[in-house]
Amino acid sequence: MVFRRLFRRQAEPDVQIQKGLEKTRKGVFDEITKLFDRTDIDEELYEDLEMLLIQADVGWDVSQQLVQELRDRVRDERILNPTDAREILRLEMTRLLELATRNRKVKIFQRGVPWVILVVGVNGTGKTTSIAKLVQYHQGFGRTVMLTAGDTFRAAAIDQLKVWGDRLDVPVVAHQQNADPGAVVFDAMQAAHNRNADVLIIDTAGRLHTKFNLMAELHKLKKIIQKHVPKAPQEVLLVIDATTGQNGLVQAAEFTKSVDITDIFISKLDGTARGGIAFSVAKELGTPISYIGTGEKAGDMAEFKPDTYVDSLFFGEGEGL
Ligand SMILES: Nc1nc2c(ncn2[C@@H]2O[C@H](COP(=O)(O)OP(=O)(O)OP(=O)(O)O)[C@@H](O)[C@H]2O)c(=O)[nH]1
Ligand SMILES: [Mg+2]
Repeated sequence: MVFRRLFRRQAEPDVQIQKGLEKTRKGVFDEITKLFDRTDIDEELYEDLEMLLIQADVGWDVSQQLVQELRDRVRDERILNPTDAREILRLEMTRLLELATRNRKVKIFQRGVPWVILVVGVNGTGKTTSIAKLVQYHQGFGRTVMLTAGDTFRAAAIDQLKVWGDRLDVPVVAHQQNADPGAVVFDAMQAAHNRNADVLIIDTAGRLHTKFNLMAELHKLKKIIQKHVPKAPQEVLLVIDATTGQNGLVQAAEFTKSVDITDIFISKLDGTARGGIAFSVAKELGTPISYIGTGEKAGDMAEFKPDTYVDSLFFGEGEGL
């Protein structure tokens, strides 16, 4: 069929992305795929599709939007075959995610200038674990990495980062519990210069003593970083826990209002059937999604790729068009 040839080819499979989305695919997207195993495109198809998308945590608004786009294209392009309609859905979903990566800035690493990554997010979302993943990721490019225990709220947080530092063989700048995070960051910036580190990753607390404002703290940290490197932090990375669904999204939105987030890391995708969260993140926050977390180990991450992401929702290993 001529029409079928118009569709783009499938993306290269990515093992980590496939692993991270397995629960979502088996939980909801297999059912979505099955929905299109019928002879006609009817009203029931659209209604069931909308319900399933919401179930996968695509979010109410985005689900409505996707189904409406599908209806419009099916009508305008006179599509009769449900399998072709499914392909349109796949393309529209990819397009939506591509919007969220379009404004991703190219990362240019300069010798002698540390690339500073300030990692923020609600407590428990996976910040520290995601930092370990980023260490391994940057090491993979041959970059030297340093860590900073900017979360001084809990002693365990400092220890956790040190454990990762030992495991991955990277220095960790840390002070005692309850120390001023600003002082830790100040020292870390100095150390990064002295050691010529390519990348400096700063862990921060997801919560503070009630009287203290977390956002004010993050602003303060930024100012201290900028005393050393005016254009840093080059990356302000917000970690969003996929398992918390739409609630997590609301909390994340609070961060985006107060801090200039440059990148998003969606963690714990492996632990949920709500992989649809990426679509609400893309639509609601408008900040580029850069990475996904797919487990508790340092290697359990992937760069976010819209086409591979969507294809992994529709197809398992070895499946495809
Ligand atoms: N399955 C899975 N678990 C994860 C992932 N990322 C983090 N975790 C787990 O989530 C829990 C919380 O992770 P942390 O990295 O400690 O989260 P945090 O945001 O630093 O937490 P606080 O320091 O308390 O604010 C830990 O048990 C991690 O092992 C992931 O991608 N997949
Ligand atoms: Mg932590």
